[in-house]
Amino acid sequence: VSGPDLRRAAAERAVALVTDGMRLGIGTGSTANVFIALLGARVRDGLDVVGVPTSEATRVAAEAAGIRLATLEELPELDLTVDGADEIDGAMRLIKGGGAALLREKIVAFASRRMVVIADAAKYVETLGAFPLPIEVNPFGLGATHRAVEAAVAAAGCTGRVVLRRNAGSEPLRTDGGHHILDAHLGRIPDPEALSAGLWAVPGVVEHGLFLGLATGAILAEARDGAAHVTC
Ligand code: DER
Repeated sequence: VSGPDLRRAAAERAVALVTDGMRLGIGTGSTANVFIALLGARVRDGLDVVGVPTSEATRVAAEAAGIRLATLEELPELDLTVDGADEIDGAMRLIKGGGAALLREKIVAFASRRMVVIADAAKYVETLGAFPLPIEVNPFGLGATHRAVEAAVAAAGCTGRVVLRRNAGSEPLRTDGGHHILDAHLGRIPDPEALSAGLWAVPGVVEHGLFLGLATGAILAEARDGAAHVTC
């Protein structure tokens, strides 16, 4: 059972949650892309939904799949957001932002009645932090903000390097919102709420990848007896 099989199994279960007339938040990443393709097939069969994309990449993929799109201004209240995650713990706290879309993903999730995570069960962890925590920062005073983020990380009882994410051309990555991403390689985050508050206190921090109290459901797929097995 391959990774794509697991992503498909989770995405299929999420598509089954979608009913006629729903206003959807559409996530970003490889698992969300499978959800988009499967949702597009149901739209072609007559399902009537409208979606708000969480990134330019998702907007392009959803358009190609024939899914009707709107902006969050047009649809400020959404029924359901389906999105991936980089890590998920037992309290459904997430690390997201591996795909640099965390700001719009969090804004859309916050505007949704429900947020369901779709992921390979390998993303389930006891303690968050093995995946580097993405932190979206304003470009102004980047160096000062970088140092302030390192201080906030230490104040929250975490240790590890904070690294500016660069693109293939080794330029600092620019998000859809024109910001940069710092990745904090912490190993483990014993108190995510404390770290979240400490990062928000840094003026140059726009948002971070700790999604706390946002996910209302999780669909995790794992290989069992040679088949993809989904737990919700
Ligand atoms: O960047 C993101 O937040 C993505 O949703 C990420 O968390 C999951 O991406 P994947 O489905 O490609 O692993």
